[in-house]
Amino acid sequence: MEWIHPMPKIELHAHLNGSIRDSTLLELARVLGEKGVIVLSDVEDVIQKNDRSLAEVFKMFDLIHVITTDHQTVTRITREVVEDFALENVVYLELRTTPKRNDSIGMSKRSYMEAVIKGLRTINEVDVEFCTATNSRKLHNTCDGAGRKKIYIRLLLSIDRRETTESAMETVPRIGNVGVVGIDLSGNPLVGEWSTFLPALQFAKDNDLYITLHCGEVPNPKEIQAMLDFKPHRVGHACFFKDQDWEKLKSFRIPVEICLSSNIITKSISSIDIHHFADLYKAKHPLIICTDDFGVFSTSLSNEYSLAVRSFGLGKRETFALAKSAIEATFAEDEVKQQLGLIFDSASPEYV
Ligand code: 6MZ
Repeated sequence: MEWIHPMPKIELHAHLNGSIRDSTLLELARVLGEKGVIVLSDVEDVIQKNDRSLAEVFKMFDLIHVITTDHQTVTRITREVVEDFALENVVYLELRTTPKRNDSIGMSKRSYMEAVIKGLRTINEVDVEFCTATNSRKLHNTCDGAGRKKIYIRLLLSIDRRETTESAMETVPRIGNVGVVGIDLSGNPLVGEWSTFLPALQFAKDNDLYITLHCGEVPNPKEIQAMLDFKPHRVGHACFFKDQDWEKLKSFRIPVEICLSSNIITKSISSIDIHHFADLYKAKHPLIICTDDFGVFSTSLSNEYSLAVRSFGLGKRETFALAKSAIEATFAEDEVKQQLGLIFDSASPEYV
């Protein structure tokens, strides 16, 4: 399946701190280990990630955050994550991250986001097109030089389910924030109540931001129904949906971000052959193959496509059509959607 790597791809569900290179995590951990801030073997253990329950994954994130939450590191990992996606021919990336406040190092949610944006500005391995939803300001776009990869980037700000209503509100940007197109609700699904986050999500929606929700990552029938009634623009995971949830999701045509490796490794789905990808695909419901946390789950978007091809018997042409269909589910401006269409069209002769 060597044709998957060069195929243009769109990534819509990737968490910044879940997508760190192992080598970077280890390097940073060694420094903190020497200072006695962390125990290096804990990080080495994190990197030997084979089987992890969902609860263990969230413990891992707490450890990763201790290692990465300073401005300089946030800038570095943003740059590396984008470069890694671009190098495997991801042409459009919606990168999500939780703005963090840490008074002890002078970090506010705003300064965290500035560090992310600085990361985008410092990318030089690949060409980056990054702009606001309203004014298409380009940070840099040296564009289409021979052999250079080009990637469009938009940002989603995540609300962590541990947050209060007030803190969630602080995450929602006021109009005109650079490159932010939407809001995500994520974090440990066993923590927090939907009603806590609703005011911030409604405020975001009222201000023309797109919304994507981690929905049904654990069994929680009331919350799943309430989330669907909110009519988010996309949902992620949808592992524990019942018949009435599928009916509602389908009647609202809400696209689903599918994260195969993540669902299998965390045992949210017990085996790939019963994954809901198959039903949704057969029903021609909009779905997008995504990585979730390529660092934590040792995967890549190409690997996720290969897994889908192997598990569900997709052909080359169908896989390409699936990858292209993600354009419609992006939160990008129409002009960008058109450009993405052209990128896929020019690659299509290879995939017929
Ligand atoms: C729910 C997840 C997640 O925001 O610090 N996150 N939330 N389910 C998942 N499935 C496994 N994977 C990642 O990236 C890490 C944060 O993303 C969310 C968690 O809140 C995690 O702390 P950022 O860049």
